[in-house]
Amino acid sequence: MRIYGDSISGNCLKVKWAADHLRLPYEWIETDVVKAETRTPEFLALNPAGQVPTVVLDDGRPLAQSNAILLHLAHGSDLVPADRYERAKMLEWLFWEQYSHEPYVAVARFQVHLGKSPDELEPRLVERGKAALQRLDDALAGRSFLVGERLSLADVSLVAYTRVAGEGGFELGDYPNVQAWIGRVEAALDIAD
Ligand SMILES: N[C@@H](CCC(=O)N[C@@H](CS)C(=O)NCC(=O)O)C(=O)O
Repeated sequence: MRIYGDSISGNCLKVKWAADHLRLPYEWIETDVVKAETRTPEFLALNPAGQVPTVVLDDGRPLAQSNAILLHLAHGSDLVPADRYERAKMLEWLFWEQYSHEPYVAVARFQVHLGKSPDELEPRLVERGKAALQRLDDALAGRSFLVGERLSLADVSLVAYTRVAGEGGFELGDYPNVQAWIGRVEAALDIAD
């Protein structure tokens, strides 16, 4: 498998972490978003959306969208609950991550990365990001992981941008359940650095 990814991107790193956790062999092809390496004709032939992560499976079929890739890689593994309800809860978190968390927490970080100071971020972005972190904190009260008391794709996906939310000006100390969960997920994935 080839993974086209930008190492600064949580969407890409979550795919790498899942592949590492599942001991799947892959070749990582660093693809710089800021240098528009996702907009070349060769890349657009793999993913017309022009986004990383994109993977090319061993049989040559491409696949995009980080959470879809996670599901493909983890099919039949212990990262996907066998129980029907828990599997659906995991998907609930994956859809929520893409619509209500990543667009605020990740985008704030990216804007700071591109040169804005956290004070210059659009207030709505910050409010929505804080609301997402608070929702996670509430959901994690008295729990070790998001679904079924064991690591699942919900944790892999959501930890990606949550663990670096501070780089976008969010104060992770305000979310103690989230902080403790980040430590658990990092340990489970062996990604603490
Ligand atoms: N929903 C997509 C989002 C992918 C995405 O936004 N990728 C960014 C990097 S994090 C990208 O490739 N941006 C380049 C572009 O849109 O031109 C996913 O989860 O994979």
